[in-house]
Amino acid sequence: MSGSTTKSSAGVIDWKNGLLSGPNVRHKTKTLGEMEGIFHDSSAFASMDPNTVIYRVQWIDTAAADESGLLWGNTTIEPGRVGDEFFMTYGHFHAKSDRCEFYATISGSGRLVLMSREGHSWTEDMCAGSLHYIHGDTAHRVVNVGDDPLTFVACWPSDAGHDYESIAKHGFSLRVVAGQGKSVTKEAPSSK
Ligand code: S6P
Ligand code: ZN
Repeated sequence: MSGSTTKSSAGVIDWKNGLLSGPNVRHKTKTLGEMEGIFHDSSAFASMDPNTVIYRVQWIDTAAADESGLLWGNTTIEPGRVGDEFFMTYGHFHAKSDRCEFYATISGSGRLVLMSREGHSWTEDMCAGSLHYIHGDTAHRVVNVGDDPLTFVACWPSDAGHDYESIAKHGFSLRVVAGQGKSVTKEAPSSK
């Protein structure tokens, strides 16, 4: 922030790529091996290097996991596929079911997959500038359908928590796969 006389209390964001810097920035990298059972083509999964990076996450740890706190983060999903299924985030419900979230796309091309508790799924297109409001009790996953990395930023309540178990157990009822030269969505089997 050269030329600035004010100091940012939370950190600094580079709007070109959403990346954060500052003392409270935390990181998470998700590899293919950590996503066993998530992609539907298990033989394609087994043939790939488990150390392949699928996505990277950064967030600001505000140490305010109370009802009034907020978290801010970014995610970058690499381009690629497991069989015909595009690289994507694991996906989750929030542990506190009424907690909502904003996603905003910085760059790339994707689908935001949303699913109600009753198992009804739908998608929203993600492209630079698209803003997405994720309602409470709605599972969310992002799929990179492009040839470049997909980056989005997110803001959510610090006490939301993550329920990954429901996804590990039941998956999403919709998958985004490569069709004839484009991405298509298709219904997934009822269990995973
Ligand atoms: C947190 C928010 C994102 C995701 C991130 C990775 O509520 O939705 O920061 O954590 O995109 O996805 P996942 O499904 O591995 O948490
Ligand atoms: Zn979330």
